[in-house]
Amino acid sequence: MSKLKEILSKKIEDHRPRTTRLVKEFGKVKIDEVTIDQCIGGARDIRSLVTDISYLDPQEGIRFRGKTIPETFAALPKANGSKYPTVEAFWFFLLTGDVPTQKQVDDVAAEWKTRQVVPTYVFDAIRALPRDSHPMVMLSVALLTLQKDSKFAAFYGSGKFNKMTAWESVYEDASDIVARIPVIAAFIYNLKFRGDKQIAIDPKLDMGANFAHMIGQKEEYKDVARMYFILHSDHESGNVSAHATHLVHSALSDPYYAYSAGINGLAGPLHGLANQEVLDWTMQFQEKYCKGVEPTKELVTKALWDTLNAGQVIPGYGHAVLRKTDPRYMSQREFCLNTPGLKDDPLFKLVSMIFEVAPGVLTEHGKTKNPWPNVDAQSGVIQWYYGLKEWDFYTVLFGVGRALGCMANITWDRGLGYAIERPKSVTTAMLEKWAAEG
Ligand code: FAM
Repeated sequence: MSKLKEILSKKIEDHRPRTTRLVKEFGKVKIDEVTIDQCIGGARDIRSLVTDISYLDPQEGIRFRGKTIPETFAALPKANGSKYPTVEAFWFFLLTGDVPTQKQVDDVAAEWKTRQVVPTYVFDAIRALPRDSHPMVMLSVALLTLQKDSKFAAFYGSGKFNKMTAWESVYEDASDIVARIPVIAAFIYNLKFRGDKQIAIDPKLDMGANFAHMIGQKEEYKDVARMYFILHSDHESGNVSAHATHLVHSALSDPYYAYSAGINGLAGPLHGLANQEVLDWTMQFQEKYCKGVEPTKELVTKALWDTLNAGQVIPGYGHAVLRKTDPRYMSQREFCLNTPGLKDDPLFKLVSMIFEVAPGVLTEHGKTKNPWPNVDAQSGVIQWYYGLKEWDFYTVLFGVGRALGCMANITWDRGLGYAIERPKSVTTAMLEKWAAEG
C-alpha cells in the first residue's frame, strides 16, 4: 500500500464515526427547506450534498480543505525552481487535508510515474474517432476505453465486494485517472492540433511540467499548467461536472464511467465550455468592432449590449453560487500582471477592459444575480498568450484539473459509504396544489 493510501485509510477510519453519528443521532435535524422556484430552478442552493474537499462561500469564493487559493499556494511545497506547488502536492492535500512534506510529495510523484503509462488501445480508440470530433468527446471516450481495466469494477465482480474496503479500489482507479489524464490530454492536443507529432513522457518531470513538455510548450508554461490544474480542480459538489461524477458513482459505476459523465457535463457552454466561448466572443468582438481601431470601453459596452439584446449570455460572467469576482479569476489575473509580456498583451488588456465594463452592463441589464467574472473569463487569455490558440482544447485543460477534485471526492464518497443518489420528483399539478394551499 502506498504511503498516501495508508494515511488516507487512517483518515477515513477516523472520519467514519462522525458520519455514522450524524445519521444515527441527528438524522432528522432539518438543514434546509425547498421552495417551488428551487424545485423548478435546478435545485439551486438546496443543501443536499456533503463534501469536505472544498467549500464555496458566495462572497469569498472557494476554499480547498479550508484554505483560500493564496493560502493553498503559500502552504504547499513548491515545484523545483517555481513559485507554484506541484499538482502532486495538491493531490495529497485534497485527499488528506494535510499539507504534505517534500518527502510525501516525492512519494506521490513516484507513485504517479508507475501509473501514468496509458495503454495503446486508448490511443487507438481516439484515433478511430472522426478527426473533427470535439476534444472533449475524445477525452470522454478515452476514459470509457480504460474502463475495462477498472480495479473497482473488478473488485465488485470478484464476489468479495465489501463496503468497508471498497474505497481502496476507487483510490486505485482515481489515482490511475489523475496520473494518466494529462498524458491522454497531451495526446489529443498533438493529434488534433500538432499534426500528430507526439512527445514521450519525461519521467523526470512533475505532472504539470510533463504536460507542458508533452504538448511542446516552453519552460514558462510549466507554471501555467500547475496553476491551471490546481485552480480548476474543485468547486464543491453541486457544479455539473462534480455532481455528475458523484451521481454516476453513487450507483457504484466505477470511476471511469463516473468521470466520463463528469467530462460530458463539463463540456456544456454554461459550464466548462464557457472558457472557449469567452475567447470566441472576444475574437468576434475584435473582428466586428475593432477593424483598424483600438478597442475602447464604449465599443466593449456596445458589444456587450448587442450580445444581451440578442438573448445570449456574456460568457465568463455570472455564477450559480458566487456573488463576487471569482478568486480563481483574480489568481489568474495576478499571474498575468506578474508576467512580463503578458501584462501588456493586447488580449489581456481587452479582457481587463471587459472586466471594467461588463459588471456595470450586467447590473443595468438586471437579470443575473452575479454580474462578476468567473474563472473562465480569464483562463483562455493565458493559453492564447503561450500559443495554445486552439480554444476547442481549453475545456480539456479544465477536465484535467477537475479530475483531481472529482476523484478525491468519489474516493471519500466510497470511504464514507454515501448512498445511491435518488431525489424525489413531483408533478406540476402537485406544485400547483401546494401553491394554491399557500
Ligand atoms: N449574461 C447574461 N445573462 C446572464 C448571465 C450572463 N453572463 N448570467 C446569468 N444570466 C441570466 C440567466 O440566463 C438568467 O436569465 P433568465 O431568468 O432569463 O433565465 C438570469 O440571469 C438569472 O440567472 P442567475 O441566477 O444569475 O444564474 P444561474 O445560476 O441560472 O446560471 C450561469 C449561472 C453560470 C450558468 C450563468 O451565469 C451563465 O450562463 N453565465 C455565462 C456562462 C458561463 O460563464 N459559465 C461558466 C460558469 C463557470 F463558473 C463554470 O462552470 N466554469
